[in-house]
Amino acid sequence: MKNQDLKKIANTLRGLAIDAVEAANSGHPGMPLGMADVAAVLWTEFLKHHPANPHWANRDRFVLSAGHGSMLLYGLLHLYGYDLSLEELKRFRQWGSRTAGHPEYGHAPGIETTTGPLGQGLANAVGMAWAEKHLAARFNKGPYRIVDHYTYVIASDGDLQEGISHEACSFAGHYRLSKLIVLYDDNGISIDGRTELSFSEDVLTRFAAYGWSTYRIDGHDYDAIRAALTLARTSDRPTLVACRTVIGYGSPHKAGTEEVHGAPLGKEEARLTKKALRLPVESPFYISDEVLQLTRKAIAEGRRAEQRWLELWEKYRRKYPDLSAEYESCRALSVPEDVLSSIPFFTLGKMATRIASGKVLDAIAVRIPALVGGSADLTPSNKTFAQGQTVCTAKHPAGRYIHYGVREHAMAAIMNGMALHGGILPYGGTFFVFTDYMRPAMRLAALMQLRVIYVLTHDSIGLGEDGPTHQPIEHLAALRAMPNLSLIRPMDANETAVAWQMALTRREGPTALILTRQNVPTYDRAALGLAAAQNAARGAYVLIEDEGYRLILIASGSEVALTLEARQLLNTEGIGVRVVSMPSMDVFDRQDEVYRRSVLPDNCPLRIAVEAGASFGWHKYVGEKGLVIGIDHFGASAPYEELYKHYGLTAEHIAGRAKSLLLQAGRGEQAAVSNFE
Ligand SMILES: Cc1ncc(C[n+]2csc(CCOP(=O)(O)OP(=O)(O)O)c2C)c(N)n1
Repeated sequence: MKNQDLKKIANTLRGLAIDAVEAANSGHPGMPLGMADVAAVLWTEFLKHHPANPHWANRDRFVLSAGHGSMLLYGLLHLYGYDLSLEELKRFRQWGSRTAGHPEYGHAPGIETTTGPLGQGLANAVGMAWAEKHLAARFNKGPYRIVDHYTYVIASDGDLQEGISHEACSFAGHYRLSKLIVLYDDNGISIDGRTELSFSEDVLTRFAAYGWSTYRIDGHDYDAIRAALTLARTSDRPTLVACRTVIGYGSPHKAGTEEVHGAPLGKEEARLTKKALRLPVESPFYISDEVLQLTRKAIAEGRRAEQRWLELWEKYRRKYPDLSAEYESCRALSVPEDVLSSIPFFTLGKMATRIASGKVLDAIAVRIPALVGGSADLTPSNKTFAQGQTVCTAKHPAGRYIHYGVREHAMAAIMNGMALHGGILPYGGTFFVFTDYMRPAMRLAALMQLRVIYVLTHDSIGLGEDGPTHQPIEHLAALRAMPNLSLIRPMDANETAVAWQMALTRREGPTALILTRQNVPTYDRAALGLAAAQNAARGAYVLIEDEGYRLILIASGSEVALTLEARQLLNTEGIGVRVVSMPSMDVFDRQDEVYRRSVLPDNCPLRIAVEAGASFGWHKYVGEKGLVIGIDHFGASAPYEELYKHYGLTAEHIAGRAKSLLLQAGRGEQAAVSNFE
């Protein structure tokens, strides 16, 4: 396209950003004004996409990592023919609009991921590029390149300052994700002022050291942008193009300053800026017919591109029926019924739930085509590497097991990118305590309701000698507080098997499996009169109860065994008990009221919850008359049996507390009766 036409498109994007931010009296005009030229070239001349079918699997992915510049994305989506009306742009940042403050996945077609927390989008893009390379290696055959697209990113200084960018981009270099192209908005400005206040590394050298190709261009020079993108697409490495731009480009008084980063230009400055950009000053949200004609060509081009792909796909399907079926299974993220039903059943003995998890994976992982595993350098501990899996490397990208390196944060964000890309159902492991390192990405998985599975082992003080740095305390409570995240802490091997079934079939968001390092008993449930582990699928269930029980003991994970022992002690004194296993509070909370009341009936208010973690969150199940035996302080380095003793997590202590509770309640009842008399 002629450069002068590109300029018209870029200035139209600028006008839309100015007006939307002005109308909302809130938003970030600086970045869209600065990066409009780069975006116009990319979207007009390079991006392979299909605005009328934004879900076409082989489209290029475009990620606006600097999500604060959301108006750039909304402007692009509208101009190039996505289903995002001008009315929506006029309602930027308003209640119920599809144009949220920061781009939100699912709000409008064409938003590939939710961005805003800097660095996340970039790391998601790494996951998308990995997914493309992996699926291409598995499914492409000679000329039949059914998976073949680029992943483009616009990233800002803030994106590259965030730690996650180091992890993710180092990963991308190592795995040679050559179809990842990052356009870095190198404008030298962030919120506090000039980036030299805090940012002085040589970014190009940094990325070169990761194994990337790097270029520096003037981000307002169309020929340079075009040349850099052309080169980037042929590189055998990921590419960073540092685009020197002027933030707030066009604004006579604010361009090049932090003032334009995140505030409306103001009426007068908006007028002057439009004048400088040769946009009609009196027509807000102006789009000329000429510009619309140029950009909307994308619709027909997209249709043709998909048509070509469909023809290729048809031939491929006839030639490679098995492979194409496997590819379709990946795209559908299907978990075959026969695989689910072949999840092993465990018999007697002691086994850590992480070991059980490993055995489940051994039995099923490679039989679920979309499933891809990994760990942040804790593979032997997390038991995440399954029988039959091969390791992914730069040269063998078809491998379905990823060594992420010690990069928890990037791992979680990369898994988000894989899930967003489609065709991959990712699981990844680390120590539970290190969810602290990946929480921001887990939160986005929850916000976007992505199908991602976390295998989090070493789930409590039960890990023992590694000490308080490695012993989760508040982590259960913290993750349980996260909307849309399902957390399951199974009590034994068989509940672990059920937990995997739940995780693999959940469509509403991510699942965290919380697993022990230490052994726990596997019960002969039938012989002992314990309810079947399959009940765990309801979040909580009555494991066993005595007739006329007066007390409910509730626990999750490894502490269920303690409550069973405590019950026996109480039984010897003639006290009847109901034991409830509660592997998942959120799943239980979603059950109907009748079921919930059947597990925790109102007429039994004496309840004790036991968990080797913070007590926070348990009170709603035990009520005012109940109590929680938890750990509301940090742990210590010692053999775990000793820690359990010191912290009151023993059957004897639980039984003792239960007796006092009953006694107290008895006295209370007596007192009430005598008062009445
Ligand atoms: C993780 C995170 N921390 C802080 C912020 C708040 N924030 C938004 S933009 C920004 C920095 C802006 O600088 P830059 O990335 O260079 O963007 P530009 O000013 O060029 O648009 C910050 C700190 C954020 N969005 N995400």
